[in-house]
Amino acid sequence: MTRRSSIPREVGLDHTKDVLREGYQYIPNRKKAFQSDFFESRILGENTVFMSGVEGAELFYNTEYFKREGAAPKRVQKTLLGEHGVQGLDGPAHRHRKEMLMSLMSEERLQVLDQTIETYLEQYIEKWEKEKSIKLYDEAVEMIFQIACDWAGIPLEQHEIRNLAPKTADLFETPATIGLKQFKGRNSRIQLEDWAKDLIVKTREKDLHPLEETALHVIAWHRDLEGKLEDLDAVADDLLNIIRPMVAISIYVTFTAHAVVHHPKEVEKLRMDGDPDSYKRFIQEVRRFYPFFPFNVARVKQDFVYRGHAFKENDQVIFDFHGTNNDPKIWDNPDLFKPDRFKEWDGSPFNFVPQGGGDYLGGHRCAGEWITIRMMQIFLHYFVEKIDFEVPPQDMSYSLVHPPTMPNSKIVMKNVRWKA
Ligand code: HEM
Ligand code: MYR
Repeated sequence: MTRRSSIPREVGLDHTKDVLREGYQYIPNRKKAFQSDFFESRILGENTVFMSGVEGAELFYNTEYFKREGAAPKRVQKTLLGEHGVQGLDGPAHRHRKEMLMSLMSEERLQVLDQTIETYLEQYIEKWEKEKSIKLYDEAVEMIFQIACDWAGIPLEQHEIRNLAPKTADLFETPATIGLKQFKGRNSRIQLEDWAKDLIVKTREKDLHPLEETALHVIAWHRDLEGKLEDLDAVADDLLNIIRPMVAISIYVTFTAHAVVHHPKEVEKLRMDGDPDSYKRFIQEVRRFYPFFPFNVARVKQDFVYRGHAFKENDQVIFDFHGTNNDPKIWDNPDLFKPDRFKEWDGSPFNFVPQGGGDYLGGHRCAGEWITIRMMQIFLHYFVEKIDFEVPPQDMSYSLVHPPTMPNSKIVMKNVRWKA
């Protein structure tokens, strides 16, 4: 007896246009219409199963069923990810590379990073005090690029900061674009990969001497499962897999400032509360509430049946990060900004997924989640406790269409000064 699929199907020839038109809302809109966390549609000329919510996450992160090799669309590989990084690996090769990346995230190294962030923030605040107004996003990109390189053991010349910081931002600003913007993103990747390769070669040839515990040292000297020094293309992509997403935290910095401006009562609580965890809860709520990485793609590893649907080898599947973070079945009143909801959060790896879910080593969950949370917490602390600033009239709204999104004004701050 064959079971009928309980996965509804969107009728029509191809819905790529709807994905582009509805952006972050494409999956949540259909999830609501079909009253189902799973549905099938056709995009980019392929039948695709979309999944969302806890059950969707549990399935998507089951590595028995899905693989990442060749899963990401070419335009995403040629801008955001690169073609040889950890995101496209599976099985033992993935675990081996991921263990190396996670070894960079020890408590000692995170404390060094905290210090580095504070040092640069203080320098930038000194600079902002002398300026009439600043655009927070642009400042954050330039500052965090330097923080990331400093922490990773990468030496920088002044001219490289001006040249490479915006190119790094191109990598995450352009994956979902076409035409000239896509071209710019691809060019920036070519140049940054050359820069990363040069750093690795110089380290291997002992022309550069990064400290042993830094990302540049660890990545340059990493050996593959056969004991050979890793392929240069692969490690260049993984060095950029540290620098680029650290710079992408600039987007979360603007959303953190957005939340500070729009939720003064929650900010007052931070000031009054005296509970260090309240900062973390505020940041968790920023990561839940605001849209960032909309969804991700994988492919079926081998045929299987789930919910009566026959998944065939190489079929495309997409998991919905944003809709899961805003799922009313998981979150009470998801469209309210309520940091206290994290007092009751159960810590599940499948219900709160701003940077992916599941397991770090066994799966593809974001390697930089701890860095992201700590860096955001430090920026929040400075916005709330260390500086005063004004926000002149500006358009702080953000689109729910084009990923990655951020407040339109990029957050203009006027009259930034140290608190008395
Ligand atoms: C993977 C989001 C910051 C390094 C991912 C994934 C997402 C994500 C959605 C894919 C998860 C999956 O498919 O299951 C973000 C966001 C960030 C951020 C929104 C905020 C800016 C960082 C930082 C680092 C980092 C700071 C490193 C310092 C990585 C790496 C992977 C990854 C290496 C690939 C993991 C793998 O394939 O095993 N990130 N990330 N990310 N992230 Fe992040
Ligand atoms: C990072 O740099 O890894 C973290 C932030 C990247 C955000 C990029 C969001 C837009 C990408 C859309 C990709 C769709 C994937 C199939």
